[in-house]
Amino acid sequence: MTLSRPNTSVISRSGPDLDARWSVAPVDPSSVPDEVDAEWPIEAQVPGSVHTDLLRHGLISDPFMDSNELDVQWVGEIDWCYVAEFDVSFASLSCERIELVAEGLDTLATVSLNGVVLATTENMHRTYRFDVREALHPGSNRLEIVFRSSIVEACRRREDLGYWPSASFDEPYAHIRKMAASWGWDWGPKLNTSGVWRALSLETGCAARLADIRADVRVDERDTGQIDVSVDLGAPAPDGETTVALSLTLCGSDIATVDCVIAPGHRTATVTIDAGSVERWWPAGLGAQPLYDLAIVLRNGEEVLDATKQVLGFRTIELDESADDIGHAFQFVVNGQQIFVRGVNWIPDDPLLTRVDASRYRARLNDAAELGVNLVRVWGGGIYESDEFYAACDELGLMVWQDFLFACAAYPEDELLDEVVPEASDNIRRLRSHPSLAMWNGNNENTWGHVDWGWPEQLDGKAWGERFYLDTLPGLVRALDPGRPYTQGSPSSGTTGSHPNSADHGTNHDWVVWNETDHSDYRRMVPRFVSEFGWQAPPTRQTISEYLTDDPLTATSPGMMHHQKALDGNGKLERGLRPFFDVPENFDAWHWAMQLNQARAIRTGVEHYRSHRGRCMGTIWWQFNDCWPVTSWAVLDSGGHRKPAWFALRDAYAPRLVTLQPRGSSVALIVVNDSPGVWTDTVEVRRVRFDGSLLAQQTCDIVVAPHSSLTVELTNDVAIPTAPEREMIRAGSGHGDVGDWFFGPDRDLALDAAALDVVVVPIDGGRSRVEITAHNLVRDLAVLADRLGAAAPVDGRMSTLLPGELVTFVIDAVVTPEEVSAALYSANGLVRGAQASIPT
Ligand code: BMA
Repeated sequence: MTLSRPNTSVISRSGPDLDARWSVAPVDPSSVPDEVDAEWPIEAQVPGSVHTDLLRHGLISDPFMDSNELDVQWVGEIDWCYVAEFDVSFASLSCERIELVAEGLDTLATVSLNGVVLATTENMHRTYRFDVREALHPGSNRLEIVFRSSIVEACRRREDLGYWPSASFDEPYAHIRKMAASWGWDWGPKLNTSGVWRALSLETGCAARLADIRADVRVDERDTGQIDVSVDLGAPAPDGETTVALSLTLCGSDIATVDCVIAPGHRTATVTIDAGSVERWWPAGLGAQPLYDLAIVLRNGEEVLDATKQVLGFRTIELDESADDIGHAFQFVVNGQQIFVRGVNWIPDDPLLTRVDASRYRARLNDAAELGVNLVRVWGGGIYESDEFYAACDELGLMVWQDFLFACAAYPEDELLDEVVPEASDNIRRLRSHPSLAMWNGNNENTWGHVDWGWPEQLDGKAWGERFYLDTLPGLVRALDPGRPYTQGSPSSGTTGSHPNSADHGTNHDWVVWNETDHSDYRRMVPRFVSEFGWQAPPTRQTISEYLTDDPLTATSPGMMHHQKALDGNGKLERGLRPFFDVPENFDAWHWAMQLNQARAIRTGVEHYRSHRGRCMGTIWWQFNDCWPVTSWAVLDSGGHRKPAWFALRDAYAPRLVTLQPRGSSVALIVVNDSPGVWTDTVEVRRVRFDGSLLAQQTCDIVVAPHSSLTVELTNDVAIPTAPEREMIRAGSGHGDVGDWFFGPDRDLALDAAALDVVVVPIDGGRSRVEITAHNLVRDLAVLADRLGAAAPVDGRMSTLLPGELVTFVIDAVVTPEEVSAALYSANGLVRGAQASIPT
């Protein structure tokens, strides 16, 4: 974060600060398909990508529409040349240091200035600094960056160097340090970009600058804070008095100021700032997120040489992986408090990365915070996200679990080491100041893949990346970010000698449920920490209608199939539905059934794991967001629309949870308190008939300490049904928290067509309050905003209503009862062809 760099001209951040005129053209125009009618070069935007430039000029069609993805594959298969023309004044050329700083080149780039080759690069995740003192001219300059095709080069390397197995469509992405998901994923399109994807600037000034700053924050039991700051000037301090001035503020109020002199010829300084009594930073839901600004100014005499700012928080964080009676724990301890992680997995929000700006990050992360999430895992097949992502997490109290970028593949270790070290160093340095950063993780599923996916036979003795995860990366974290937890992989057992995906040791990915069984199977085991588990559903109808023109639109129509990337995805959706419902033939009912089943999967999985709080200390749902319109595991679709699963996750992640769970041959009430206060309440547990009549009742007075759970055995009266197909258990707290238990899958229940009264009351601001009263048992009733036509945000929480019960929704639109009833869906409607209906 730059306060002011008086000597920096940004060639391209969001606009042409240096008045650079950018253009792009194919290196070989004859490699472009004939139907592309362009006059090369075309004007280009930097940061950007060839895809976004071609889209802006109307030269390719939107790859998100229908099967257009296939038509634009040529873009990633050819080489491109970006050119910038810009003027430089004579005065700036007299500077001691003139550097071209590239924060992101995607990916195989040859950079030339005025015909002089500055460098060839091959890592989109690194920052490069090129000395351009010799190559820069006064007046007009020409910067040329040629990007070779990563697709072609990755294939060539696989051909030349040998085969390293890859679990994602067997694509050779492991050969190139570029976002793995650019080669497509089981939720994403193959859009292999080229371009200058992050800021490019020209820095002129003194050789000494604030090249590297490390601020290690400490806070003791009495909440006294200290910050050890080390500064490296990257070059010897010049003659005269060179000072580093540090000032710490909280919300604009001064906390501490320290000046430190660096003698001429020296380049480093270490200073401790006493911050006195400080306010601690807490994860969301457990306290506030006070953020302290540390301003750092480098001066020589009166002249400001460089200045920057870091945003810091006072908190401690540890990862407890100790051995215990079961195996090995995996739990985060923040400020001395053991935390149950309620997390989500994050993927790149757009395959065309430069379209994700600060406001989009903010909107997405606000949405995660609204879910009650306290941790976001940045998955290793994506990117180290932009600064704005982590800044938003700092502010929202979202802990970040950051993967290093290795996913689902064996990696050519020796060939990549020279790239991996600077890449990891750059990003550790860039991100380590963030209080939200909770952990670094070596890889996604590679440790597991090597054990279970037949890699050793295919590798034939070749190194596959283990040294990165066990040596290189933890070594860099220890050196550059000491104190920050590190784990070698997700999943990993945290110990040698145990299976990496063991339920008893460390982290676990439960993909058996999605790939082979149904969501009730989450209950077969209790992992210590589930860092991936997920179930798919199609995106909202709004998103489908925006991007698919299938006519007729069916579960298997061409567009729907193209936007389903998972291996046998629809087959798995249907296999997982059948234990509960028949698979509907009608598309609208199919769509609802699949969305409902995803919501149920979340509820079943999360409530099961949380009910075993203590043994299990965290869940990270796969996945939070989508990068394009697709049937996927996301709870939020690419349009930012919430699927029913989003609401189920919010309910399941409520800090205070009332749930009914099978225990032995019976059912137990479990209340989970992940809030910082004691929970004192009365929970009424009733066994009722679907007609509403009470069969048995148990009153449970509960006192649940913060960060704990309580199990209450139910009496046989309440727990054992006489007619399982027409009875349920309802547990309700005095605060309105509800847990339901049914004695069989929906298909075996006596669910009739929903009988509902709908009353619509117009309220201020063009909104409507909708009151729905049930006349019979209605399971999982939802108002689906995407069936209401025009964007009409609605609280889409699913409610199960007993006869006579009422639920109220507020809809951000003026609607009629008929429109609302057409948007009402329930599980009843999926059983034996029953349809939700309003009684006449
Ligand atoms: C996990 C992830 C991704 C994948 C997801 C769904 O293993 O790490 O690789 O998208 O499964 O298959």
